Amino acid sequence: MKLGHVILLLLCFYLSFCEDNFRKRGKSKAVKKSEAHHAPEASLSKETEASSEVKPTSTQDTSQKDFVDKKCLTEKHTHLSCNKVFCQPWQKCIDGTCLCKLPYQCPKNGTRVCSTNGKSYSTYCQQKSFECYRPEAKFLKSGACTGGGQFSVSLSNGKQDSEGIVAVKLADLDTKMFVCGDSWSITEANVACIDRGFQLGALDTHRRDPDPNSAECLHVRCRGLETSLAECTFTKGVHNSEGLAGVVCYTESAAPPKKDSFQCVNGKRIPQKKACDGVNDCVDKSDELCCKDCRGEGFLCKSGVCIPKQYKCNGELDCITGEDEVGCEETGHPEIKEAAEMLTADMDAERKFTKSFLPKLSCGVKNNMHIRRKRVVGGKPAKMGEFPWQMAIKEGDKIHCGGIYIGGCWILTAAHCVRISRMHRYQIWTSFTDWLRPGFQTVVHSVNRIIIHENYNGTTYQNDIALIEMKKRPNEKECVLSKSIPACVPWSPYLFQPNDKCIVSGWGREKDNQKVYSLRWGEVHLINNCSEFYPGRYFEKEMQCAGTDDGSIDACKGDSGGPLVCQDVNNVTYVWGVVSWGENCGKSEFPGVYTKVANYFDWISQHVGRSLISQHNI
Ligand code: 4AZ
Repeated sequence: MKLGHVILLLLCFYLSFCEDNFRKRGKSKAVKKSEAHHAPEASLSKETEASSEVKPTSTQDTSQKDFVDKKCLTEKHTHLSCNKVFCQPWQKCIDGTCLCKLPYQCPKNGTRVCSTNGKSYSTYCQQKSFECYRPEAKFLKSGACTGGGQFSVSLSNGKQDSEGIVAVKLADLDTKMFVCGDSWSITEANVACIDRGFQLGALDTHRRDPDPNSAECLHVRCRGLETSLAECTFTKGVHNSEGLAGVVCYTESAAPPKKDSFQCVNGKRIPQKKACDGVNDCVDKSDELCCKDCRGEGFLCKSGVCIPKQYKCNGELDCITGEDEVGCEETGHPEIKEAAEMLTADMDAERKFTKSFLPKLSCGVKNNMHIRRKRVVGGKPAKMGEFPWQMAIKEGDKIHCGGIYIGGCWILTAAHCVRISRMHRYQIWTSFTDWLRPGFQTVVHSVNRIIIHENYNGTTYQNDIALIEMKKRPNEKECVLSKSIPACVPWSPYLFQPNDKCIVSGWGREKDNQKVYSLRWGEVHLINNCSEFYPGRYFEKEMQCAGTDDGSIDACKGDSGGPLVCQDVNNVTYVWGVVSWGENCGKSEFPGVYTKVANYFDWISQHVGRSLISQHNI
């Protein structure tokens, strides 16, 4: 990692809220539920609160099932871990971490906003990108700066500075107003505390009986990763059935005891029962990123992330694996817009609007949907167009290896398939299945450049990955592969999981070493704990095993360098593996071993350019 990246990372981390991913609706419900255990409070007392909140939690939870994946916790994921979550539109994902974009990298569309530094920015994204570098320049209000009032949050009636009833002064209003308790949850409380300078957010929320003299209050709704309450949406409160919003901000002295509490990556401790409930209690989201299952109000993404149930089918992708937006009814989202009078702009809507202008990549989607005929070792013959990313590397008159088209002029293959000294002998054959009878669509390219992974080890087969750049034809600016479609390059090792079904394809040998002249494919599943099969030879981070229980379907000699592809919930195809090695072919005790492509996303993007393979937030 470059020094600049490290500095930016530290800067973002210090801020610990460059991002936002939480909308508050799910939140208020979840919190209400937990608060139902409490007796209504007339005054704010840190001591009583800490005891009523923490004790039942710890005793209750030790007997309960384990929601948290402990091994994953050691990876210390936060809201900036783009292997687990999407980055904000003002961030980009580099080496698994969301880093600040430069303001000019933001989409141009959007409305003007004013920052606390007195400057106006042409879009919210630009302001947030600027803030990402200069945390003191926070969002003030929507629209140009008018030299008007400031925004402030104050806490009153508390025993100390870190607690009290919440009052806000909006930039466009002259008076301070209380916040209503009925829209108040830990999500908003965290943001309010951050605004007051408590970087770890809130310990807890409180409601206080309405003061008879001040029945008016403001409703506020945050998503959870705002850096100021000014970014949340304020509406005029009409009903104030739940009292006023109060908060106890997190301080080390008020924290729950170490024992039986969940330790967030940022150092905050939260009650164990609040981990994996879909609610970002930690502020850095680390309580929701390593989950085996989610508690009541949470929805589990395949990547082990809990999101609020309300995010399912809300029209925005929250799970990196996409399953929160599948099987949703086409028309309308279950988002009930309240008729309440808006006092500030909806910056969450503006954030979503910005997202819709981010560049989108086209990969992994076949344009002609062939119906796969029912019916590699044990595989089935492929039909034309079924594997539009499959390439053949020919040396002399033999198909020597497979390859995978990933866009532009670039082919991914195995390092052990290619030698730079033989570059001029290779030919890349595209859009064909039967090499005895190549079709009229078949395009043959020669090789311009070969890049072999610098840490490829021909003895252990570690880093068995290489890139081939095809030569452009004279007078052509780009490689023309009319019938080929790139497979998507996976950017996170959490996109697919053990037991997911994937497809291997190639012109490799059949059982009994029979020669194969037409492309064949077979379905295999991803296998974990592969060290059991290959003790001392399997490197989990870099390799992926796949096979079938009886070993009947497998890659074999000649399939090397070819694709192991997996489809996500939206039927988008990713190249999850490159055929690399294995003991024999088609033996259940020796599954096929593939180079785990997700581990090489950054290596690939360094060579082919980020924009060619980045699907989200370039
Ligand atoms: C090979 O020799 C080879 N069964 C490729 C894959 C496997 C075995 C051998 C996996 O290229």
